[in-house]
Amino acid sequence: EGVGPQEYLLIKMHVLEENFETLECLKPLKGKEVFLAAATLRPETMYGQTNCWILPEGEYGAYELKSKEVFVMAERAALNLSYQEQFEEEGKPKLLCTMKGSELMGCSVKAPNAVLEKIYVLPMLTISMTKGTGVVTSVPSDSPDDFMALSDLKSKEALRAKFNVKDEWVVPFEVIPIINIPGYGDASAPAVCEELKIKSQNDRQKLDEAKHRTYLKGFTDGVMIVGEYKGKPVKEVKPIIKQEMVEANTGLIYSE
Ligand code: A2H
Repeated sequence: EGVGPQEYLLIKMHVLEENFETLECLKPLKGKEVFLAAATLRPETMYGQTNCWILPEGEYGAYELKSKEVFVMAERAALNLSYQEQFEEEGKPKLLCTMKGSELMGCSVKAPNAVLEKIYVLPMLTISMTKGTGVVTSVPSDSPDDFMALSDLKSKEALRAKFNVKDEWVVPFEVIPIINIPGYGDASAPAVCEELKIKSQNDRQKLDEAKHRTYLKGFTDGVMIVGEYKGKPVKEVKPIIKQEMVEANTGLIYSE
């Protein structure tokens, strides 16, 4: 992270119809097109999404864009988007309702480009509400933070119980290999987490080191092993996939 603006792709994770009956906080939004808007720096990894992360203690809002689509995200991100021509009024994003992250647990979504048809919202305790949207998509094959947060939920029944996480939202979901990095194999995040003996999502120092190792190498040496660009280098296809998602309206560029 440097000075100057950071450009993310906001991934539109489509909230499935069933949630408008089952989740109290989404009832006011029934009939609308609702998305959890997740900020990512790795659009080429979206094939490997296994879940969506939300901060249980976080405050989120549902905002109606000028396109009439509704994005669930932190207020700060909505305000930023209002200065990026996404809302009717600059500086005044249209808020429909608010919710706590904990109310969204188990929400099912269809995520763009994902190999899996349906994935669920799960708790991540290290999300910052002052970066991106406060919504993070999870790609445990290539993100050490995502891998450890998913491993924590899989191995700790008490953690699942604390956040009302049902086994079926977690247990069936395994790492999906999507990128080969010479030296790290087909799933770099689990390999590096093991190499550094990382114990949990709270092992900040080691996770920063793991992120550093995988992030740079994924870009410079990574080769896609799934999808339309199978066999091609990450550095070549990353901008193409990003552009394609913008054109397909499954993602949108966001700066802060
Ligand atoms: B990345 P930077 Cl596969 N709190 O997307 C915590 N983490 C957040 C966040 C928030 N509010 N908003 C975004 N992020 C995550 C994919 C990915 C990411 C992979 C590998 C590495 C990676 C799937 N998760 O990021 O602080 C998002 O996770 C490593 C840098 O702006 C986003 O990209 O540098 C990244 O952190 C943005 O982090």
